Amino acid sequence: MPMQRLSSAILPLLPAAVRKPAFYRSAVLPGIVHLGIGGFHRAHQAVYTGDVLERGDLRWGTIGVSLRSPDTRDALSPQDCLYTLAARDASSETLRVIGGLTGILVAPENLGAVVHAMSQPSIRIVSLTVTEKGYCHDPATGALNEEHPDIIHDLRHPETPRTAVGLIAAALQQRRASGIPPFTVLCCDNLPANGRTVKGVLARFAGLRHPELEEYVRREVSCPCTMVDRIVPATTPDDRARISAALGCDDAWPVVTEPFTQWIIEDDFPMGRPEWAATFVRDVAPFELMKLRLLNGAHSSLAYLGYMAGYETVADAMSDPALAAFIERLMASEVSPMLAVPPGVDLAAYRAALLQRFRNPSLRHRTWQIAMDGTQKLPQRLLGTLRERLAKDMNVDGLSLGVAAWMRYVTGRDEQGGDIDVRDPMRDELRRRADAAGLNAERLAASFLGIEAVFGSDLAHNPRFVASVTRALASLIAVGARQTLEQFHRSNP
Ligand code: CS2
Repeated sequence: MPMQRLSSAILPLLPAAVRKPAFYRSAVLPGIVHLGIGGFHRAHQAVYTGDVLERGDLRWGTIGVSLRSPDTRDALSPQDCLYTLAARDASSETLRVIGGLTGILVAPENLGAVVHAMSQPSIRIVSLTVTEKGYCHDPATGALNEEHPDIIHDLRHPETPRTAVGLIAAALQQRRASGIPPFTVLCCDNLPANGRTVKGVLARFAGLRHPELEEYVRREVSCPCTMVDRIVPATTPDDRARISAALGCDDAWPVVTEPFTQWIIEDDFPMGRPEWAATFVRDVAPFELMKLRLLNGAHSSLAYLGYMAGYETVADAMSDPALAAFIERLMASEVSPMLAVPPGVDLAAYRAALLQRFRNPSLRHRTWQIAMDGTQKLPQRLLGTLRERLAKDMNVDGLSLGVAAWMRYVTGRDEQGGDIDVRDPMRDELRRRADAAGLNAERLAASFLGIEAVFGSDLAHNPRFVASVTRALASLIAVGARQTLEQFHRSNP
């Protein structure tokens, strides 16, 4: 007999060990519109907001918006927008049903409803997790990419935007026209200075439409910076089956994550905000740099080296002593010395915790998933540290190996000659450059470093960096990732 679907009606019948929303869902009013309701949002901000609802402040329901695909709406609508969050580590899995979503809209199907929702006075925050590429910016500089086809579209057709930036601009304009103060724009993606970057992109977009709108965005719209952290691998069919069996009813799209969670936010919400149990600070920068450069920098390096060495998941890659030692050394010797230590943080303990999180055997976090969109990730994860070390004449061999592994990966062929499914907004250009250069380290490195949107105009002309990345790439091509790592350890004892 097919299992019943998760729903409000079935909540009281779920096993006692499953935590359920302890508030009257029908009394919740939407106060937040969230753009991009993928796994990360559902495992992170939605949990903090769920806690606020449980404490009795029911003004902060969330209307979820998918910018592209109807999949999440199709999975969650039949289950009253409820879903299960599974937090797993080596020895335990705790299940909690999250109930703060009041509805899900799919932008391409119903743009009018999305802009209408965003224009309601009760909506005081528009938050975003649309991934790095969702901001249509130039990753090297953070400025709006005015040649982005979707931005060109949205400037020509401001009433029917495709991008998050276009949507926010349309809603802000509507609020302004009706005399409703603007919502706070809360970026929850791993961009450098994420709030400021979004504000710059939004203001520029507004300026291309109307100077007055730009002025309004710059003057009136608050975009606090945030640091968000929780590892959330894509849900697998096994996860769904295991969680549904534990619930005794079918959840079409649960989210699986680790116990750890962190959220650091600049407290600048002119329209008010929920009492999230986050850390509110004046300056997010040191926290953000620590997280982007240590966690995400290590993650990307693990993803490219790990994938090339044949490891499917981060935990598998970490079980290789040469790779784990490389990551540890990269974080301790190359990244950490360049960081300003955030107040109250012990960097060595932070690094040790990261290694432990990467080793979490219960998360199947695929190296392939993290490898996606490298052109949008490398600048803030690896290249910032690289530039600072180059300026001080410090060794950059570990960081260069990370960058070289990305280059090797985006050639689109693995070490056995098989195809790699490279996902990246610049995939076609990467492929063209790789095909023109062939598997020749010098030509490949020179060609990739010439991509200014990623590497700026400086790195290709830094002889020390060019030599180091070319050497690493030559070795990856000649002997593969595993032997390259072993050689790395021999020359960097
Ligand atoms: C990962 C991040 O996919 C990736 O690029 O590095 O999603 C990472 O898991 C999160 O930032 C952790 O907070």
